[in-house]
Amino acid sequence: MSSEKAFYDRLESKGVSRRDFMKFCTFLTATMGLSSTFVPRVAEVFASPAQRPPVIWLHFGECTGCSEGFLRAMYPYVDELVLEILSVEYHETIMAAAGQQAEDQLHAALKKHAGKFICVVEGAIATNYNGGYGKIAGRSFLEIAKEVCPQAAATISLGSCASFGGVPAAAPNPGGYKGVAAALGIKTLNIPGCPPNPVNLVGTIVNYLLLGQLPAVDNLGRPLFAYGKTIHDQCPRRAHFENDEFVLAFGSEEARLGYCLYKVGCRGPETYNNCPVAKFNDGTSWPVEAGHPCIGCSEPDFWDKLSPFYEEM
Ligand code: FSX
Ligand code: SF4
Ligand code: F3S
Repeated sequence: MSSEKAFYDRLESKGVSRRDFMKFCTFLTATMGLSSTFVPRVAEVFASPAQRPPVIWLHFGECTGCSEGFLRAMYPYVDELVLEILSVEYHETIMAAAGQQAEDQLHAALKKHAGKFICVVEGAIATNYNGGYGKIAGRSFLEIAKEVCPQAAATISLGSCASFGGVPAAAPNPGGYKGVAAALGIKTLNIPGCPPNPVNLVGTIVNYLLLGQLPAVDNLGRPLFAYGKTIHDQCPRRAHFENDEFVLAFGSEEARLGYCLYKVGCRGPETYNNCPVAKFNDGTSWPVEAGHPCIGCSEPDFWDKLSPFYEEM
């Protein structure tokens, strides 16, 4: 109880009221597809964590937008909340160590937590030329991933690059970039999107801590709570689609009226993600709400298969 009080005091000192925090927990519980009776238990995961699973967070071929999205864009305190319920042992973007010290930390964490840590991977892995297209500290991404991922209790591929290859794997792909599962021949839980919505990672982790297992996934390894429906089926512009009310040019009267973006290239009908309900930046907006067609950033090979963008398919 006292640690719970200390938790709320800490939140308070950051300007976050208990009410704001409960609002976030309600939103997260709904996003996870759980009934509202779970809200107090979700709050408890943060307020009095029973365990702090070790996490090794790897970066390969990517833009780091996944970490940036996670650490900056969301409820300002959620990054800290998550870092409190996890024990992040290695994360190149946020760790103080560099060079040999960082390498030592990775190996110490591996030794200490083998079989027990969660591995989060951002970025795709180069597989041609013995992995020669991407290296850290003289070792290829492929070599590092082959060493680390099989020792993890579970591997979470965060972002479209780690999930399916993403932009690094776009044609002509001379480095032979692939997603983690394809590069290593292992199963991963995939949270695609370029960038992915941080709330879907938080939901996955909280599911793991609350229910002792990773959430149910579809045949592409994506959590059903987040990727069970298409953008199109959750889109507030859907009535315009049904009524044949389309934007034909950006900046037009139809665009101003918020008509459907299908004819300027919206890939909402073929894209599975929860952007219309989870939104980005603390629930502020998402691509279609901002007047931009969905480009299908969370689908496999979206850069090649769903382009040219801005054209009807
Ligand atoms: Fe890929 Fe993530 Fe796109 Fe970027 O790290 S999913 S390029 S937003 O950042 O991997
Ligand atoms: Fe579907 Fe896109 Fe139109 Fe929304 S804007 S209704 S997702 S086609
Ligand atoms: Fe990506 Fe489409 Fe959502 S482009 S961010 S999946 S609306």
